[in-house]
Amino acid sequence: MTRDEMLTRAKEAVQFHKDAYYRNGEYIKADFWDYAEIFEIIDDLYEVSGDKSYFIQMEEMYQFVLRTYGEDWEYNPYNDDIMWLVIALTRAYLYTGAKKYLDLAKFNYDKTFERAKDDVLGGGLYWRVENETKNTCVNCPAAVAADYLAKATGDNTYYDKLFYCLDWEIKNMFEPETGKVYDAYNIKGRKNPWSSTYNQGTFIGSCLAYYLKTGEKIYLDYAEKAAHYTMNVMYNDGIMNNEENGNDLPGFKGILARYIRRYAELADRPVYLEWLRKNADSAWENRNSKGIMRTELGIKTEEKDDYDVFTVSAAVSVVVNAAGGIEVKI
Ligand code: 7K2
Repeated sequence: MTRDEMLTRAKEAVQFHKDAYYRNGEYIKADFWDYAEIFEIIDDLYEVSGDKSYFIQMEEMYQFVLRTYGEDWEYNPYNDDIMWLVIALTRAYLYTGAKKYLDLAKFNYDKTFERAKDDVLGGGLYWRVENETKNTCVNCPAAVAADYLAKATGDNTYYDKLFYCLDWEIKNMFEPETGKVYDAYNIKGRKNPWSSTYNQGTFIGSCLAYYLKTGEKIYLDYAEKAAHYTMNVMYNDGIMNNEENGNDLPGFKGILARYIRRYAELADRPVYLEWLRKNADSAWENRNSKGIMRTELGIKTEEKDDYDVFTVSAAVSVVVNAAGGIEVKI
């Protein structure tokens, strides 16, 4: 398949998902986090295609966010949710130059970072406002968000925040020998060593960002370890055919896909893009007549209309990111 064909397929996948789930200016039954991740797929599609017509969809997403979630997201107890939406908006600013996206993102990042951080467990950020656990799913997205904010604002103190989160993550949640990324660390001292695609992905993205900023090779080595663990240990170089249960889990591999693409391209490790393409081919072959793809990328998608919007966004991201390339380099 040529890159042009992959881009066509990527655009079709996004459109099929929109046709099935977008009604009257909103995605059906999508919550705060779902929006952030669907927004990021549009960011990805622009990044790989350079097609400015997707700016319209970014604006639609922004309008929904403002209308529905307002300017101050403090009421949302999930610090991670806020970080995910900050990433989506800051990326959209970097592509479009629409300052209102950056203003909204920066305001909420700064507040959330302050409320989530303290010295318990050696630093890092809490997942939720109860301050009980520090999780990869907030620390790595906050690191990635800080990198984008540094680029967007020119304020280098965001690189300190990137380092603050990543350093804590590496010291507490990462196995350098294997590349496995843990899920959570409870203030009572218990670690949850479970690894998942999204955490592997944002860890890779955080290390890559820090490496690209500083040139410190060890961070590239960490990213490689984590990518290797994901592809070879978690999936034996095969099709991602799991994460089907639970509220959020089915959407996770969509997050992995964007960081795998960026890592493969920016660290010149095409083997990972090939793996992503194999997964995208499988998902696409298994789409149903409406072009919807389930999250188990190796299983035929049924002809039913009630798949969850976030669940079926994962394969859309895989197909989009598998097109590869970084037409718009940020
Ligand atoms: O416990 C956290 C996290 O560490 C773990 O990886 C996943 C596993 O569950 C939660 S994160 C899920 C939240 C993400 N933000 C939006 C919330 O609605 C959602 O519960 O599933």
